[in-house]
Amino acid sequence: MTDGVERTVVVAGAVCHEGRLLAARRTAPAALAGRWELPGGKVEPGESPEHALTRELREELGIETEPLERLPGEWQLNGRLVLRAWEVRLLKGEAQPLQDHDAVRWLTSEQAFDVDWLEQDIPFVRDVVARLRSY
Ligand code: DCM
Repeated sequence: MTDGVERTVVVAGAVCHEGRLLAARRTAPAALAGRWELPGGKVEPGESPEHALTRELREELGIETEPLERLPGEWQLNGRLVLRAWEVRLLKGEAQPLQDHDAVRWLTSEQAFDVDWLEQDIPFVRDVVARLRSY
């Protein structure tokens, strides 16, 4: 970092299972409530992004997952937050909206754009949908 600004990474998981992609509907803040996202959250100080993603998906959806590879690109959410995404494999559990979401959907590649995604997630969704059939 050259400008002295402390940046926080927000990690998002494109969880893929049996040819479907997991989408979660946000409950907050008001401006984002009702929009669909690749679930995730902020990396804590000293935590790796992969660990943060595994933790967030367990806390928010009750699933055990394994991050695979990072998807290309990133999105500057604001001066402090940058969004990065990973392709993620489901290991165990049934995704339920335990916190921060009120619905989840497993989308086939045909359904992938049926939900109102946060704009910044769309490039990651597009990328991972192209690989969905290999799960
Ligand atoms: N965010 C996003 N796309 C995601 C996950 C999060 O754009 N897939 C944004 C929404 C918030 C910020 O990151 O502005 C922090 O997310 P959260 O509120 O889930 O910690």
